[in-house]
Amino acid sequence: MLGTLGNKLHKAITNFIRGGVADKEAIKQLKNEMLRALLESDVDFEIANKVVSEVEKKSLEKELPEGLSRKKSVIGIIHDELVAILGKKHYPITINPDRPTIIMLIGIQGSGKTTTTAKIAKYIKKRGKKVAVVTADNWRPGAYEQLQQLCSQIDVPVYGDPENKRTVKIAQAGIKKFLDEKYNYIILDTAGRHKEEKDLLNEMNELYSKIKPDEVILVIDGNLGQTAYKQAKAFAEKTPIGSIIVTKLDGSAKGGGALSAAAAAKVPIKFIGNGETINDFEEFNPTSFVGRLLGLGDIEGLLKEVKELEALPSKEQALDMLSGKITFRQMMELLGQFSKMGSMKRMLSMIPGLGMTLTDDMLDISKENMKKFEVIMNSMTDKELDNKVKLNQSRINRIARGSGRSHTEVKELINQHKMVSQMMKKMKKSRRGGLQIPGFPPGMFG
Ligand SMILES: Nc1nc2c(ncn2[C@@H]2O[C@H](COP(=O)(O)OP(=O)(O)OP(=O)(O)O)[C@@H](O)[C@H]2O)c(=O)[nH]1
Ligand SMILES: [Mg+2]
Repeated sequence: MLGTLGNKLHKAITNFIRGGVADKEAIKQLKNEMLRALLESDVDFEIANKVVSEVEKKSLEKELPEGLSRKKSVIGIIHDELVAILGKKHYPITINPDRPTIIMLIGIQGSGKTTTTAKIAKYIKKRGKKVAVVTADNWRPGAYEQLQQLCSQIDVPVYGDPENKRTVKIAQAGIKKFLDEKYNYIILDTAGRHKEEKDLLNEMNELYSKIKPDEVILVIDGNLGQTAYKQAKAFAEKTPIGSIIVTKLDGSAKGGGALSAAAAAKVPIKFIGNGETINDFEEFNPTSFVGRLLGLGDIEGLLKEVKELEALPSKEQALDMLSGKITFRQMMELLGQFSKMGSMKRMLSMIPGLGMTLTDDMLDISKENMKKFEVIMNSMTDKELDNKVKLNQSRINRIARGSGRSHTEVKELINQHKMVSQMMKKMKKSRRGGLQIPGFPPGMFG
Protein backbone atom coordinates (compact mmCIF):
# COMPACT_ATOMS: atom_id res chain seq x y z
CA MET A 1 0.00 0.00 0.00
CA LEU A 2 2.79 2.41 0.79
CA GLY A 3 4.68 1.50 -2.32
CA THR A 4 7.47 3.87 -3.17
CA LEU A 5 8.04 5.60 0.12
CA GLY A 6 8.03 2.37 2.07
CA ASN A 7 10.42 0.63 -0.34
CA LYS A 8 12.84 3.49 -0.54
CA LEU A 9 12.95 4.25 3.15
CA HIS A 10 13.37 0.58 3.84
CA LYS A 11 16.28 0.41 1.44
CA ALA A 12 17.99 3.43 3.02
CA ILE A 13 17.64 1.90 6.46
CA THR A 14 18.76 -1.56 5.39
CA ASN A 15 21.86 -0.06 3.83
CA PHE A 16 22.58 1.64 7.10
CA ILE A 17 22.00 -1.47 9.20
CA ARG A 18 24.05 -3.71 6.95
CA GLY A 19 26.81 -1.14 6.52
CA GLY A 20 29.89 -0.77 8.66
CA VAL A 21 30.25 1.23 11.84
CA ALA A 22 27.45 3.69 12.46
CA ASP A 23 29.72 6.70 12.52
CA LYS A 24 29.21 10.28 11.43
CA GLU A 25 29.81 9.35 7.79
CA ALA A 26 27.30 6.50 7.85
CA ILE A 27 24.67 8.68 9.49
CA LYS A 28 25.26 11.37 6.89
CA GLN A 29 24.78 8.82 4.14
CA LEU A 30 21.60 7.56 5.76
CA LYS A 31 20.38 11.14 5.96
CA ASN A 32 20.98 11.69 2.25
CA GLU A 33 19.34 8.44 1.22
CA MET A 34 16.34 9.10 3.42
CA LEU A 35 15.97 12.59 2.01
CA ARG A 36 16.03 11.21 -1.51
CA ALA A 37 13.47 8.54 -0.57
CA LEU A 38 11.14 11.10 0.93
CA LEU A 39 11.43 13.52 -1.96
CA GLU A 40 10.96 10.84 -4.60
CA SER A 41 7.85 9.73 -2.76
CA ASP A 42 6.40 13.20 -2.93
CA VAL A 43 6.94 14.35 0.59
CA ASP A 44 7.13 18.11 0.68
CA PHE A 45 10.76 19.33 0.70
CA GLU A 46 10.50 21.39 3.86
CA ILE A 47 9.14 18.48 5.85
CA ALA A 48 11.52 15.95 4.37
CA ASN A 49 14.47 18.15 5.13
CA LYS A 50 13.31 18.80 8.67
CA VAL A 51 12.82 15.11 9.38
CA VAL A 52 16.23 14.01 8.13
CA SER A 53 18.07 16.91 9.74
CA GLU A 54 16.50 16.08 13.09
CA VAL A 55 17.37 12.41 12.64
CA GLU A 56 20.98 13.29 11.91
CA LYS A 57 21.28 15.75 14.77
CA LYS A 58 19.68 13.49 17.37
CA SER A 59 21.54 10.42 16.17
CA LEU A 60 24.87 12.13 16.67
CA GLU A 61 23.95 13.78 19.94
CA LYS A 62 22.32 10.88 21.65
CA GLU A 63 24.31 9.34 24.45
CA LEU A 64 23.97 5.63 24.11
CA PRO A 65 23.00 3.57 27.09
CA GLU A 66 25.02 0.43 27.57
CA GLY A 67 23.86 -2.40 25.40
CA LEU A 68 22.07 -0.24 22.87
CA SER A 69 23.76 -0.10 19.53
CA ARG A 70 23.92 3.17 17.64
CA LYS A 71 22.08 1.54 14.78
CA LYS A 72 19.09 0.57 16.85
CA SER A 73 19.05 3.93 18.52
CA VAL A 74 18.98 5.64 15.11
CA ILE A 75 16.00 3.56 14.01
CA GLY A 76 14.22 4.53 17.19
CA ILE A 77 14.91 8.17 16.36
CA ILE A 78 13.65 7.83 12.76
CA HIS A 79 10.49 6.24 14.04
CA ASP A 80 9.90 8.97 16.63
CA GLU A 81 10.44 11.75 14.09
CA LEU A 82 7.92 10.29 11.64
CA VAL A 83 5.41 9.61 14.37
CA ALA A 84 5.85 13.18 15.60
CA ILE A 85 4.38 14.37 12.29
CA LEU A 86 1.55 11.88 12.28
CA GLY A 87 0.58 11.88 15.92
CA LYS A 88 1.14 9.20 18.50
CA LYS A 89 -2.08 7.27 18.55
CA HIS A 90 -5.31 6.66 16.76
CA TYR A 91 -7.66 9.56 17.36
CA PRO A 92 -11.32 8.66 17.66
CA ILE A 93 -14.05 10.50 15.87
CA THR A 94 -15.24 13.61 17.71
CA ILE A 95 -18.31 13.43 19.85
CA ASN A 96 -20.29 16.37 21.15
CA PRO A 97 -21.55 15.44 24.62
CA ASP A 98 -24.37 17.99 24.65
CA ARG A 99 -26.05 17.69 21.30
CA PRO A 100 -25.83 15.66 18.10
CA THR A 101 -22.36 15.76 16.60
CA ILE A 102 -22.02 17.50 13.26
CA ILE A 103 -19.15 16.51 11.02
CA MET A 104 -18.34 18.38 7.84
CA LEU A 105 -16.21 16.97 5.05
CA ILE A 106 -14.28 19.23 2.75
CA GLY A 107 -11.80 18.66 -0.05
CA ILE A 108 -11.25 19.28 -3.70
CA GLN A 109 -13.07 17.67 -6.57
CA GLY A 110 -12.76 13.93 -6.76
CA SER A 111 -10.81 13.59 -3.50
CA GLY A 112 -13.40 11.11 -2.25
CA LYS A 113 -15.67 13.17 0.01
CA THR A 114 -18.94 11.58 -1.03
CA THR A 115 -17.61 8.04 -0.82
CA THR A 116 -15.98 8.84 2.53
CA THR A 117 -19.20 10.36 3.87
CA ALA A 118 -20.87 6.98 3.40
CA LYS A 119 -17.85 5.17 4.85
CA ILE A 120 -17.93 7.26 8.02
CA ALA A 121 -21.69 6.78 8.28
CA LYS A 122 -21.17 3.05 8.19
CA TYR A 123 -18.37 3.24 10.75
CA ILE A 124 -20.55 5.22 13.16
CA LYS A 125 -23.64 3.13 12.60
CA LYS A 126 -21.68 -0.01 13.34
CA ARG A 127 -20.89 1.49 16.72
CA GLY A 128 -24.57 1.68 17.56
CA LYS A 129 -25.23 5.38 16.88
CA LYS A 130 -28.00 6.94 14.84
CA VAL A 131 -26.46 8.64 11.86
CA ALA A 132 -27.77 10.66 8.92
CA VAL A 133 -26.07 12.48 6.06
CA VAL A 134 -26.69 15.76 4.28
CA THR A 135 -25.26 16.78 0.93
CA ALA A 136 -24.68 20.45 0.34
CA ASP A 137 -23.24 19.72 -3.08
CA ASN A 138 -25.34 21.20 -5.82
CA TRP A 139 -22.48 21.68 -8.26
CA ARG A 140 -21.82 18.14 -9.25
CA PRO A 141 -24.56 16.62 -11.37
CA GLY A 142 -25.94 13.58 -9.61
CA ALA A 143 -24.22 14.27 -6.29
CA TYR A 144 -27.41 13.60 -4.34
CA GLU A 145 -28.13 10.36 -6.20
CA GLN A 146 -24.56 9.19 -5.69
CA LEU A 147 -24.81 9.65 -1.94
CA GLN A 148 -28.25 8.06 -1.86
CA GLN A 149 -27.00 5.06 -3.73
CA LEU A 150 -24.09 4.59 -1.28
CA CYS A 151 -26.19 5.15 1.82
CA SER A 152 -29.04 2.90 0.77
CA GLN A 153 -26.61 0.00 1.31
CA ILE A 154 -26.43 0.82 4.99
CA ASP A 155 -29.90 2.19 5.52
CA VAL A 156 -28.78 5.70 6.39
CA PRO A 157 -31.09 8.60 5.45
CA VAL A 158 -29.83 11.28 3.10
CA TYR A 159 -30.99 14.87 2.81
CA GLY A 160 -30.39 16.87 -0.33
CA ASP A 161 -32.06 19.49 -2.47
CA PRO A 162 -30.42 19.40 -5.90
CA GLU A 163 -32.59 22.17 -7.34
CA ASN A 164 -31.67 24.68 -4.68
CA LYS A 165 -28.58 26.74 -5.49
CA ARG A 166 -28.05 28.14 -2.02
CA THR A 167 -25.63 25.72 -0.40
CA VAL A 168 -25.84 27.11 3.12
CA LYS A 169 -29.63 26.96 3.08
CA ILE A 170 -29.64 23.32 1.99
CA ALA A 171 -27.14 22.39 4.71
CA GLN A 172 -29.09 24.26 7.36
CA ALA A 173 -32.38 22.67 6.36
CA GLY A 174 -30.91 19.16 6.32
CA ILE A 175 -29.20 19.56 9.65
CA LYS A 176 -32.32 20.99 11.23
CA LYS A 177 -34.38 18.06 9.99
CA PHE A 178 -32.02 15.48 11.50
CA LEU A 179 -31.51 17.45 14.72
CA ASP A 180 -35.30 17.39 15.14
CA GLU A 181 -35.31 13.68 14.47
CA LYS A 182 -32.70 13.19 17.22
CA TYR A 183 -29.87 11.68 15.28
CA ASN A 184 -26.55 11.26 17.17
CA TYR A 185 -24.40 12.12 14.20
CA ILE A 186 -24.99 14.23 11.12
CA ILE A 187 -22.39 14.18 8.37
CA LEU A 188 -22.29 16.98 5.86
CA ASP A 189 -20.87 16.25 2.40
CA THR A 190 -19.83 19.35 0.49
CA ALA A 191 -19.00 20.31 -3.07
CA GLY A 192 -15.56 19.96 -4.54
CA ARG A 193 -16.25 21.56 -7.87
CA HIS A 194 -16.07 25.25 -8.47
CA LYS A 195 -14.84 27.33 -11.30
CA GLU A 196 -12.14 28.71 -9.05
CA GLU A 197 -10.50 27.20 -6.03
CA LYS A 198 -10.92 30.54 -4.28
CA ASP A 199 -14.72 30.28 -4.54
CA LEU A 200 -14.63 26.78 -3.12
CA LEU A 201 -12.53 27.87 -0.16
CA ASN A 202 -14.88 30.77 0.48
CA GLU A 203 -17.94 28.56 0.32
CA MET A 204 -16.37 26.18 2.86
CA ASN A 205 -15.61 29.07 5.12
CA GLU A 206 -19.17 30.33 4.93
CA LEU A 207 -20.61 26.89 5.57
CA TYR A 208 -18.30 26.52 8.54
CA SER A 209 -19.34 29.76 10.16
CA LYS A 210 -23.06 29.15 9.61
CA ILE A 211 -23.19 25.46 10.47
CA LYS A 212 -20.60 25.43 13.26
CA PRO A 213 -19.70 21.77 12.87
CA ASP A 214 -17.99 19.93 15.72
CA GLU A 215 -15.31 18.76 13.40
CA VAL A 216 -14.14 19.55 9.90
CA ILE A 217 -12.44 16.69 8.13
CA LEU A 218 -10.26 17.38 5.14
CA VAL A 219 -10.39 14.59 2.57
CA ILE A 220 -7.18 14.22 0.59
CA ASP A 221 -6.45 11.98 -2.36
CA GLY A 222 -3.45 9.85 -1.42
CA ASN A 223 -2.15 9.99 -4.97
CA LEU A 224 -1.62 13.69 -4.75
CA GLY A 225 1.89 13.77 -3.43
CA GLN A 226 3.46 17.20 -3.20
CA THR A 227 0.22 18.99 -4.07
CA ALA A 228 -1.37 17.46 -0.98
CA TYR A 229 0.74 19.74 1.14
CA LYS A 230 -0.31 22.93 -0.67
CA GLN A 231 -3.92 21.86 -0.74
CA ALA A 232 -4.07 21.03 2.94
CA LYS A 233 -2.40 24.31 3.74
CA ALA A 234 -4.84 26.32 1.60
CA PHE A 235 -7.87 24.69 3.24
CA ALA A 236 -6.43 24.93 6.73
CA GLU A 237 -5.84 28.65 6.32
CA LYS A 238 -9.52 29.24 5.51
CA THR A 239 -11.28 26.71 7.72
CA PRO A 240 -10.19 25.24 11.04
CA ILE A 241 -9.57 21.62 10.11
CA GLY A 242 -9.78 19.05 12.87
CA SER A 243 -8.50 15.98 11.10
CA ILE A 244 -7.64 14.42 7.77
CA ILE A 245 -8.76 11.36 5.88
CA VAL A 246 -6.45 10.15 3.15
CA THR A 247 -8.17 8.19 0.39
CA LYS A 248 -7.10 5.91 -2.43
CA LEU A 249 -4.20 4.41 -0.54
CA ASP A 250 -5.08 1.14 -2.25
CA GLY A 251 -3.82 2.37 -5.59
CA SER A 252 -0.44 3.50 -6.72
CA ALA A 253 -0.15 6.15 -4.03
CA LYS A 254 3.42 6.82 -3.10
CA GLY A 255 2.53 7.44 0.51
CA GLY A 256 4.27 10.76 0.88
CA GLY A 257 1.17 12.88 0.35
CA ALA A 258 -0.43 11.66 3.53
CA LEU A 259 2.61 12.57 5.55
CA SER A 260 2.83 16.00 3.94
CA ALA A 261 -0.85 16.80 4.33
CA ALA A 262 -0.83 15.93 8.03
CA ALA A 263 2.23 18.08 8.55
CA ALA A 264 0.73 21.00 6.62
CA ALA A 265 -2.58 21.06 8.43
CA LYS A 266 -0.97 20.12 11.76
CA VAL A 267 -3.83 17.77 12.56
CA PRO A 268 -4.01 14.00 12.83
CA ILE A 269 -5.00 11.62 10.09
CA LYS A 270 -7.94 9.73 11.54
CA PHE A 271 -8.86 7.28 8.83
CA ILE A 272 -7.65 6.04 5.50
CA GLY A 273 -9.65 4.94 2.51
CA ASN A 274 -8.33 1.95 0.62
CA GLY A 275 -10.92 1.13 -1.99
CA GLU A 276 -14.09 2.21 -3.73
CA THR A 277 -16.63 0.28 -1.69
CA ILE A 278 -17.94 1.55 1.62
CA ASN A 279 -16.13 -1.24 3.43
CA ASP A 280 -12.71 -0.08 2.33
CA PHE A 281 -12.04 2.10 5.32
CA GLU A 282 -9.58 1.80 8.21
CA GLU A 283 -8.74 3.62 11.40
CA PHE A 284 -5.36 5.20 11.01
CA ASN A 285 -2.70 4.04 13.42
CA PRO A 286 0.51 6.14 13.18
CA THR A 287 2.84 3.60 14.77
CA SER A 288 1.84 0.78 12.51
CA PHE A 289 1.77 3.12 9.51
CA VAL A 290 5.34 4.18 10.23
CA GLY A 291 6.30 0.57 10.92
CA ARG A 292 4.98 -0.42 7.50
CA LEU A 293 6.59 2.63 5.99
CA LEU A 294 9.98 1.68 7.33
CA GLY A 295 9.38 -1.91 6.31
CA LEU A 296 10.50 -3.17 9.69
CA GLY A 297 8.56 -6.17 10.83
CA ASP A 298 8.69 -6.00 14.57
CA ILE A 299 9.09 -2.31 15.11
CA GLU A 300 7.16 -2.45 18.40
CA GLY A 301 9.57 -5.05 19.79
CA LEU A 302 12.56 -3.11 18.64
CA LEU A 303 11.31 0.12 20.16
CA LYS A 304 10.57 -1.62 23.41
CA GLU A 305 14.14 -2.85 23.54
CA VAL A 306 15.45 0.64 22.81
CA LYS A 307 13.27 2.20 25.51
CA GLU A 308 14.24 -0.41 28.09
CA LEU A 309 17.91 0.08 27.48
CA GLU A 310 17.52 3.82 27.61
CA ALA A 311 16.10 3.47 31.10
CA LEU A 312 19.38 2.02 32.37
CA PRO A 313 21.79 4.24 34.31
CA SER A 314 24.47 6.26 32.56
CA LYS A 315 28.10 5.76 33.51
CA GLU A 316 27.93 8.69 35.93
CA GLN A 317 24.80 7.41 37.58
CA ALA A 318 26.38 3.98 37.83
CA LEU A 319 29.44 5.43 39.55
CA ASP A 320 27.19 7.28 41.92
CA MET A 321 25.36 4.09 42.70
CA LEU A 322 28.61 2.35 43.39
CA SER A 323 29.38 4.81 46.12
CA GLY A 324 26.21 3.67 47.78
CA LYS A 325 24.04 6.55 46.55
CA ILE A 326 21.42 4.38 44.98
CA THR A 327 17.86 5.66 44.88
CA PHE A 328 14.82 3.50 45.45
CA ARG A 329 13.97 3.78 41.81
CA GLN A 330 17.44 2.68 40.70
CA MET A 331 17.37 -0.14 43.18
CA MET A 332 14.17 -1.50 41.67
CA GLU A 333 15.57 -1.20 38.17
CA LEU A 334 18.66 -3.07 39.24
CA LEU A 335 16.78 -5.77 41.09
CA GLY A 336 14.64 -6.19 38.01
CA GLN A 337 17.80 -6.74 35.97
CA PHE A 338 19.11 -9.19 38.51
CA SER A 339 15.91 -11.14 38.55
CA LYS A 340 16.13 -11.50 34.78
CA MET A 341 19.57 -13.05 35.27
CA GLY A 342 18.24 -15.84 37.40
CA SER A 343 19.95 -16.88 40.56
CA MET A 344 21.05 -13.94 42.59
CA LYS A 345 23.40 -15.97 44.71
CA ARG A 346 25.23 -17.38 41.76
CA MET A 347 25.57 -13.91 40.36
CA LEU A 348 27.05 -12.54 43.51
CA SER A 349 29.39 -15.44 43.95
CA MET A 350 30.93 -14.41 40.67
CA ILE A 351 31.99 -11.07 42.05
CA PRO A 352 35.48 -11.55 43.36
CA GLY A 353 36.20 -10.20 46.80
CA LEU A 354 32.65 -9.27 47.52
CA GLY A 355 32.97 -11.27 50.68
CA MET A 356 29.30 -11.09 51.41
CA THR A 357 27.33 -14.03 52.51
CA LEU A 358 23.83 -13.70 51.33
CA THR A 359 20.88 -15.82 52.05
CA ASP A 360 17.87 -15.89 49.81
CA ASP A 361 15.62 -14.01 52.19
CA MET A 362 18.14 -11.20 52.58
CA LEU A 363 17.77 -10.22 48.98
CA ASP A 364 14.40 -11.41 47.96
CA ILE A 365 13.84 -10.71 44.30
CA SER A 366 10.93 -13.01 43.85
CA LYS A 367 8.14 -11.63 41.66
CA GLU A 368 5.88 -11.40 44.68
CA ASN A 369 8.28 -9.36 46.68
CA MET A 370 9.09 -7.05 43.82
CA LYS A 371 5.38 -6.46 43.24
CA LYS A 372 4.94 -5.63 46.92
CA PHE A 373 7.80 -3.14 46.79
CA GLU A 374 6.30 -1.55 43.71
CA VAL A 375 2.99 -1.07 45.50
CA ILE A 376 4.74 0.54 48.45
CA MET A 377 6.83 2.74 46.20
CA ASN A 378 3.70 3.98 44.47
CA SER A 379 2.82 5.69 47.74
CA MET A 380 6.18 7.39 48.03
CA THR A 381 6.80 10.96 46.91
CA ASP A 382 9.38 11.81 44.26
CA LYS A 383 11.69 13.18 46.94
CA GLU A 384 11.46 9.95 48.86
CA LEU A 385 12.06 7.85 45.77
CA ASP A 386 15.13 9.88 44.90
CA ASN A 387 16.55 9.74 48.43
CA LYS A 388 16.22 13.46 48.94
CA VAL A 389 14.66 13.00 52.38
CA LYS A 390 15.14 10.56 55.23
CA LEU A 391 12.34 8.09 55.80
CA ASN A 392 11.41 8.86 59.39
CA GLN A 393 8.62 7.25 61.36
CA SER A 394 5.91 9.64 60.25
CA ARG A 395 6.81 9.11 56.61
CA ILE A 396 6.83 5.35 57.13
CA ASN A 397 3.37 5.62 58.68
CA ARG A 398 2.08 7.64 55.77
CA ILE A 399 3.56 5.29 53.17
CA ALA A 400 2.11 2.25 54.94
CA ARG A 401 -1.33 3.85 55.08
CA GLY A 402 -1.19 4.99 51.48
CA SER A 403 -0.13 1.63 50.12
CA GLY A 404 -2.28 -0.48 52.38
CA ARG A 405 0.82 -2.34 53.56
CA SER A 406 2.10 -2.89 57.09
CA HIS A 407 4.88 -0.90 58.74
CA THR A 408 6.99 -4.04 58.77
CA GLU A 409 6.68 -4.35 55.02
CA VAL A 410 7.68 -0.75 54.45
CA LYS A 411 10.70 -1.35 56.70
CA GLU A 412 11.55 -4.44 54.68
CA LEU A 413 11.80 -2.27 51.61
CA ILE A 414 14.03 0.17 53.47
CA ASN A 415 16.25 -2.69 54.64
CA GLN A 416 16.46 -4.06 51.16
CA HIS A 417 17.55 -0.66 49.97
CA LYS A 418 20.20 -0.45 52.69
CA MET A 419 21.50 -3.84 51.76
CA VAL A 420 21.75 -3.03 48.07
CA SER A 421 23.56 0.22 48.90
CA GLN A 422 26.12 -1.70 50.95
CA MET A 423 26.46 -4.27 48.26
CA MET A 424 27.18 -1.54 45.74
CA LYS A 425 29.96 -0.11 47.89
CA LYS A 426 31.55 -3.51 48.22
CA MET A 427 31.32 -4.03 44.49
CA LYS A 428 33.15 -0.80 43.97
CA LYS A 429 35.98 -1.91 46.25
CA SER A 430 36.25 -5.17 44.40
CA ARG A 431 36.34 -3.68 40.94
CA ARG A 432 38.48 -6.23 39.29
CA GLY A 433 38.04 -9.46 37.48
CA GLY A 434 36.47 -8.30 34.24
CA LEU A 435 32.94 -8.84 35.36
CA GLN A 436 29.96 -7.44 33.52
CA ILE A 437 27.00 -6.64 35.74
CA PRO A 438 23.71 -6.11 33.99
CA GLY A 439 22.62 -2.52 34.07
CA PHE A 440 26.18 -1.21 34.34
CA PRO A 441 28.41 0.10 31.62
CA PRO A 442 31.11 -2.37 30.61
CA GLY A 443 34.48 -2.00 32.26
CA MET A 444 33.04 -0.85 35.56
CA PHE A 445 34.17 -3.98 37.25
CA GLY A 446 37.29 -4.83 35.43
N1 LIG B 1 -9.58 3.21 -5.26
C1 LIG B 1 -10.24 4.07 -4.51
N2 LIG B 1 -11.14 4.90 -5.06
C2 LIG B 1 -11.79 5.77 -4.29
C3 LIG B 1 -11.53 5.86 -2.87
N3 LIG B 1 -12.34 6.82 -2.38
C4 LIG B 1 -13.04 7.31 -3.42
N4 LIG B 1 -12.72 6.70 -4.58
C5 LIG B 1 -13.22 6.94 -5.94
O1 LIG B 1 -12.85 8.24 -6.34
C6 LIG B 1 -13.82 8.80 -7.16
C7 LIG B 1 -14.28 10.14 -6.58
O2 LIG B 1 -14.91 9.91 -5.34
P1 LIG B 1 -16.04 10.84 -4.74
O3 LIG B 1 -16.40 10.30 -3.42
O4 LIG B 1 -17.12 11.06 -5.71
O5 LIG B 1 -15.22 12.18 -4.59
P2 LIG B 1 -15.77 13.62 -4.18
O6 LIG B 1 -14.69 14.28 -3.41
O7 LIG B 1 -17.07 13.53 -3.56
O8 LIG B 1 -15.87 14.31 -5.60
P3 LIG B 1 -16.68 15.66 -5.96
O9 LIG B 1 -18.01 15.52 -5.34
O10 LIG B 1 -16.74 15.69 -7.44
O11 LIG B 1 -15.90 16.76 -5.41
C8 LIG B 1 -14.94 7.80 -7.23
O12 LIG B 1 -14.81 7.05 -8.41
C9 LIG B 1 -14.71 6.91 -6.04
O13 LIG B 1 -15.19 5.60 -6.22
C10 LIG B 1 -10.56 4.97 -2.31
O14 LIG B 1 -10.25 4.97 -1.12
N5 LIG B 1 -9.95 4.11 -3.17
MG1 LIG C 1 -18.88 14.42 -3.98
